[in-house]
Amino acid sequence: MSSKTTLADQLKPGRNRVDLQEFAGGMPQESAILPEIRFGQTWWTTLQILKLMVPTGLLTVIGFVLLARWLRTLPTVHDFILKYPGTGDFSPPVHEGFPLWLRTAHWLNAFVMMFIIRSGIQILADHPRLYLDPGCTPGREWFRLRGSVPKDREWTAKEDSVSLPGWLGLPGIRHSVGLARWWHFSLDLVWLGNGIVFFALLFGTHQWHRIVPVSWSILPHALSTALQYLSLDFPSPSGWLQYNGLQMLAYFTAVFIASPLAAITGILQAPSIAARLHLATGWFNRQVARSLHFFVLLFFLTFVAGHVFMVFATDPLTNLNHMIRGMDDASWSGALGFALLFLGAALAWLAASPLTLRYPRKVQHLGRAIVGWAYDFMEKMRPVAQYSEKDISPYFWVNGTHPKSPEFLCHLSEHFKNYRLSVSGEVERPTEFSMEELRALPRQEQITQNYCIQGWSGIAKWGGVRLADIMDRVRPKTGVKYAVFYSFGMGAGHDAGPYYDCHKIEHLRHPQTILAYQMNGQPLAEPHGAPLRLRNELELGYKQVKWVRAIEFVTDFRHLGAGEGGFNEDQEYYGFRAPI
Ligand SMILES: Nc1nc2c(c(=O)[nH]1)N[C@H]1C(S)=C(S)[C@@H](COP(=O)(O)O)O[C@H]1N2
Ligand SMILES: [Mo]
Repeated sequence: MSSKTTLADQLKPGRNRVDLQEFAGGMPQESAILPEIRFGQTWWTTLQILKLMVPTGLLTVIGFVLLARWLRTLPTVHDFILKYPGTGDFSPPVHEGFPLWLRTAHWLNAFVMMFIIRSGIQILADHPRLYLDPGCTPGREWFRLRGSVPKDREWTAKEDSVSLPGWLGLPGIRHSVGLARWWHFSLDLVWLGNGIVFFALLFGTHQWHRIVPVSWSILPHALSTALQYLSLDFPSPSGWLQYNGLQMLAYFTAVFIASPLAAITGILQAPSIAARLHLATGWFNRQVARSLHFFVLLFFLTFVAGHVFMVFATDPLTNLNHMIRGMDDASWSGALGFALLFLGAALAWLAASPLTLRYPRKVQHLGRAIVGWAYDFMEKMRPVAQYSEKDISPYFWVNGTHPKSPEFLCHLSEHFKNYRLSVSGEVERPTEFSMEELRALPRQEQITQNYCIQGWSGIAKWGGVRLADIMDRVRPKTGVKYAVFYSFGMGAGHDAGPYYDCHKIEHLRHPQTILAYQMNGQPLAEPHGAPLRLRNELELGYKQVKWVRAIEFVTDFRHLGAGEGGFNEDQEYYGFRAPI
């Protein structure tokens, strides 16, 4: 039996159901702590912040209420409110009511956002820290959901992940970023599609006048509305024809500022886009985009809380009839309809995590069917990013299970003198390269950003040999589509089989795809993948196989492992493509 068949045979089929004892190497569940925020060198816990915020917040609100009530006794303020009652000439009234399309878009939006938010928080829990520096240096994060990174031992990014309660995170368990991403990205597309239809119909009809002011007089009207609410003498409900100034500003912000910002800060985190836009350096780097993405989440949570509170605090039956039935009356039918919608949403909410853990493969395949075309599109952007020496990260997270086989340890102790990289499969000239032979090929250096699927990034200078040069020597046959990179390291898990990943042959011809044997000007260290590690700058970190043992060219990868194209794809339900 040749060594290549042996390697393929060692791959394990994945499970079609998440087994907590086995999943992600069977790491025990470790729950996220309540958020902590850093001010200077001190960490503030949620509890401390709440202890400070709740009394001061309450006092402030009471203060404002008293102030507003007093202000309203003043003749000038009285006249001001008469002049600017809350509704007025900042937008024409809409006489068409709330059409079905608008109501449908509203509820569909609310429904998908529940899951987008939950899977988004799950993605955050996979690397539970937020930074402003592109290198993600531990200790420099401003927000975290777990304690400090231990300094006395190697601490992998996977170990850093935390679990969430299953009703909150989607699907809740530790290091389930692969599954969370399918939810997040497929529903993002539904949300975007819904948003586009909504925008088109909004501006194709008079409905845009509901949420887009046409005059600055909205500002005094909004101030007046705020005063009226604060004085607890509410403005009269006007929503059927025209929202008041404060409402309109809130809805305008949610629809035209926060939503585009959510989409933009999300997409800026993709390697294919971030590299194009050079986002590994400067104050607006990818980690700042990730932090801003989190602020948009905070905005939406606050908005939803305020919006729902006001629906019920002002004129609930009428408000619900507007948005459920499209009628302007105070009957109970809208409330009944809402109760049914709420029940359905609550059931879906509760079922989402258990079903995801029961049918992870289905989630993976369905997600791929929904977002695959977008991945294809993003990969075609083929960015080439080069950073400078000053951008190199002082700290670089590590991931993965070190190889422990006697064969590897022997190579390591001999400094890979007798190591041979086997390149085989569907090639005209199968070849075994010694490190010396590889070093004799043209060396390419590149300073690039590694994007881990978990959320951290790091910039390093990689030196190595272009895959294009290796391919020129082994000459893949026509029709060969992929290269399989086998590692000396095992994937996470008990008896999980070797780590491996497949790459498209077009990607291997990209000028920046190399097998690196140097990192930051030094020989590549063992934790980062000695003797060779892949760099394919179009894709996320998990595709950058470390401790490369062999490369095999194939026409298809469905016969390998679970047939998903790589270890994480097989075992942790990642996507074969990872341009985002
Ligand atoms: N053999 C092997 N290669 C691997 C992994 C692994 O678990 N095993 N982890 C990947 C992941 S998830 C990332 S983000 C990068 C991290 O590279 P680094 O440890 O050098 O930072 O390596 C990738 N290569
Ligand atoms: Mo990763």
